[in-house]
Amino acid sequence: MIRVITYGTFDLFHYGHINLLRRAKELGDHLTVGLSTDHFNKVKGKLSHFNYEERKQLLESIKYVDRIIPENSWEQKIEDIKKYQIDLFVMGSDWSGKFDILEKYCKVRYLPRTNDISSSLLKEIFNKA
Ligand code: C2G
Repeated sequence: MIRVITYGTFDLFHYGHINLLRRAKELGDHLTVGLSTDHFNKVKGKLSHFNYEERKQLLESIKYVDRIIPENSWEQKIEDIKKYQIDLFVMGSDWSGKFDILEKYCKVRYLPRTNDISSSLLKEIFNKA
């Protein structure tokens, strides 16, 4: 059983997120998603349109996602990797190199980001509509 983990805000859910989650799951058998809490979004300087519960509800309907845990801090990843016996940590390529420190605990893979779609682009479209 290959256990995979990834983290994110997943606000205004879109096909870039789906591509990431699908490929992450394809690299293993079980996918845990560390979903950024509203508090942690503030820490990240991100204001999400949907709150944690709404974003969690959406992720729960995604067939690639097996478990959702709250992401409250930058520092929790090592603890999560140990707690959930994670074999592979996956993030989109916009994070390339940022989490190489985790290679001491599990494999680390950065997958190509999906071009031309982002939560902020969707916000812009919403605001213009
Ligand atoms: N992503 C992607 N393609 C896009 C948009 C996002 O592959 N067009 C990926 C990101 O690279 C990330 C995941 O989808 O791996 C979630 O993206 P965000 O919700 O923007 O997450 P982020 O704010 O980058 O938070 O500790 C890690 C952070 O919580 C990551």
